[in-house]
Amino acid sequence: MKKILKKISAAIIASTTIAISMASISSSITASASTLENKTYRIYFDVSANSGVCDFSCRLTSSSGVPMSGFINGTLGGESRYQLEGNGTNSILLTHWGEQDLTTPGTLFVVGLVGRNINSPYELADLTYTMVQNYAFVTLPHSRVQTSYVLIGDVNQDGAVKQDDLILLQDYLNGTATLSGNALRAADTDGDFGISEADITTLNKFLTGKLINFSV
Ligand SMILES: [Ca+2]
Ligand SMILES: [Ca+2]
Repeated sequence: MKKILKKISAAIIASTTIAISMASISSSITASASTLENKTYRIYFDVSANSGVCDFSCRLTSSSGVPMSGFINGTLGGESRYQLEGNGTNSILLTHWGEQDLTTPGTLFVVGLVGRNINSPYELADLTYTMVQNYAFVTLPHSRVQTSYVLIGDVNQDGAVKQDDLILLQDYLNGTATLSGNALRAADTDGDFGISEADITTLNKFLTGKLINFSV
């Protein structure tokens, strides 16, 4: 019964968020921004093998509004949603509702944030965990969900997105270079959890000013 009530609650959250167009969010925060000063970060929320996590939620807050650029469902099934709170975008509640305690490693969901002239992604918004629990509603340590901040397009992981990142991505796809960890995630410039020619196209658009920021 508890699970049923929880699912109803999740459905209510879903109904309040569905009317918000991601395109409108993205366009509203990127207007008048100049290209290469923008940095798009992706925050991955991951679990390890046998995490036992079923449900998770956290809150991103910023006094000037959370500069969200996109939201991607993860690789582990269940329902992942975001809900804008407080005066539009001052805080965002991110939630994942699972169907069972997770044993396989993977990503619950991913959120994108865009900042201008910043040195660290932590300048964009504060992150607080609000719930980590198993199917039986037992609270679990926050450490069961790990976060990774990735600067999209920074394939060589030097803190900037430049032409040498494009060259490295091309080398990777040609089989003459290897990538792993956050470098591999940074190379996924279109956010589809894979690396392909489409990521080269997207990165090239950013470097040539045809794309103001990455969408996720
Ligand atoms: Ca770089
Ligand atoms: Ca991709």
